[in-house]
Amino acid sequence: MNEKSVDRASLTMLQHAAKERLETAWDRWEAQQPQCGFGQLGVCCRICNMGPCRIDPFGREPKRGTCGADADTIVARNLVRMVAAGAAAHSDHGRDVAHTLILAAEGKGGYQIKDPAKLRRIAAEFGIAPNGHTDQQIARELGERGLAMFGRQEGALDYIKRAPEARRNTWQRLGIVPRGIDREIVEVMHRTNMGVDCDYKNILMQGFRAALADGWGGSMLATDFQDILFRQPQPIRSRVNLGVLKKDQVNLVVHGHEPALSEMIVAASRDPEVLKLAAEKGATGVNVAGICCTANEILMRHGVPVAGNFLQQELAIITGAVDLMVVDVQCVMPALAGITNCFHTKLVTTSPKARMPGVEHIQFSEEGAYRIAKDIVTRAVENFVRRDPKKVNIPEDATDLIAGFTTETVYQFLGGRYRATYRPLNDAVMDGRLRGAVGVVGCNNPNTVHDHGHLALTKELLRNDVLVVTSGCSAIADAKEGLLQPEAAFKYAGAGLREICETVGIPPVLHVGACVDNSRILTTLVAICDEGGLGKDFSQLPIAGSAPEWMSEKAVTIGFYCVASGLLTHFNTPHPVLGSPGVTRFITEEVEGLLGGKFLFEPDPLKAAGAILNHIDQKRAELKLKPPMYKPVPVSV
Ligand code: SF4
Ligand code: MSK
Repeated sequence: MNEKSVDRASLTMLQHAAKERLETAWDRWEAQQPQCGFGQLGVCCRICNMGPCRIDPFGREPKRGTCGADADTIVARNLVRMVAAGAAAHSDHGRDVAHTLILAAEGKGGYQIKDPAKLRRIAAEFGIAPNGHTDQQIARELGERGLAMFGRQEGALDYIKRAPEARRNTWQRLGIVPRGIDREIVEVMHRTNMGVDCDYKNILMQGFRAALADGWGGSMLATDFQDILFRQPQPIRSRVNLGVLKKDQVNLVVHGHEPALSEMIVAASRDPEVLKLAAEKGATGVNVAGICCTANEILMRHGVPVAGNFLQQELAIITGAVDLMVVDVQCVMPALAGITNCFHTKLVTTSPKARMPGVEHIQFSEEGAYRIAKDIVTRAVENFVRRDPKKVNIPEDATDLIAGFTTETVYQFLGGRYRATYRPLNDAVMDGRLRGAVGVVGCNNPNTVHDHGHLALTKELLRNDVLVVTSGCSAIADAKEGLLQPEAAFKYAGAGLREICETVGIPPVLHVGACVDNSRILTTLVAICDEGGLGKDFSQLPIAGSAPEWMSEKAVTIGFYCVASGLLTHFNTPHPVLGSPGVTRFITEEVEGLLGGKFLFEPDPLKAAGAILNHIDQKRAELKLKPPMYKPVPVSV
């Protein structure tokens, strides 16, 4: 059992599930073994009806599909289709947020512009003159400009001008400046259609372009517009893990990605009518908790507790204490329909894009947001009385955390109230107190020990004086381990990082939000480059990215835009590319000469940390920075 997770609460629930013969993702993954080798290597093609075709991975016949496509073409096509799917998911989320901003400007749906200062700052970046215009007028124009980024046909996405000049020049030279978000995704699908692009390097470059359209387009837009609507996060305290579910309260779990619904659920859970009904039903309150990225969204803006990360979605139901789980889009397992049937838990889908057979659907629309959210919360309250106390088994584990760091709040933390600046951070890197910084992000996957990759890699980086920023399910893993507390610096950080955390009062791992908020990492890097002293391009900085337990196509897209932005980017298990030595060599070696970044595939988190540290040291040497000030503390993870 221990090899399934390092999280005690999850292990408790897995034992309970085994006893009760309840199936989880781990069981289904085991039932899939051995998984299809052709699929793992990426050499299966079913793009046209002359196939499906598959290429022999050992160089024997068949070496080509019916049309003549070889392993390089097939692997590259499959890979960039993953990138397109991931970019589509993030960016469609961004599109909905732009739509919501327009509704807020029109006074519809109960949404407000909660951060007018950010509205005006972003509007100015888009060249929208503020003179004499109301927030509503500016929001409307900004929302429309945001939507126009999706259908743009020529030129560069508005956000591209945020990138350092050297980076923009690289993209320009390589012909991968993203034009419109939808356009780049469509072009991936066109080029990978039967009989179009068969030059694997050319195909992969379009993959980088589509990923840039996500990182520097759809995701960045989602982050900025959400901050405008729901306000920019500030560091906030909360708690995490299955122990946040409450025996005596109505437990409503929100799961998915988009905050438009969950924001309203939080508001509705505090509605006096709802609370009165809860009291009538014998509950002491309404407890909203989150899973996956929607959890991160309402955590960092409202301090709403987090029940768990991706692999804990079924485990939350198995506690028997969830009265209603409401889902929107992305990372929602179809298995939830079955597991909720074993309990009193009501499952509700809300997005027209994501329905489940046999599951109640309450269609969410931004126009009727509060009314719909209140309806859902009321159903949760009404379902409380159906909870079977004999089936309730809530683990005690719950850990304190601080979440909600942004590019802007890090400025304030480092420079103080009166002189917001990244100077202290850059100085700390330059004088060797801080060795570098790494973004550790992404999912869980039953193909590796749940949370182990995130924690082992992160702790090894911390003890080597590397500041870690985190998002998505990785952030939730870190939070459960206590790494999002300032005190974690004493336990895990090397002497240099510890000094900084102590002085500034921050945890050694900074939670920056949901998966779309990886764009905050990009804008933070822009600020670091602008501050000066550490090079003029991301590829010169002593930094890296990692997704140590990746699962989703969205993670591949994030990896692609990190590499295209000049970062060494680690994934534990390889992308499905090993069937093509050409593609593998290109994305793990040759692309560095073009983009300055490359992929590193390494399943062992400690070895991965070693490779990342070597990369950081190499960058430090190239910048002629002082050697690291301290030797790592002699404790291992
Ligand atoms: Fe086979 Fe070529 Fe059709 Fe792919 S596109 S299924 S390799 S014939
Ligand atoms: S939720 S994409 S499992 S991080 Fe963003 Fe977690 Fe990965 Fe989904």
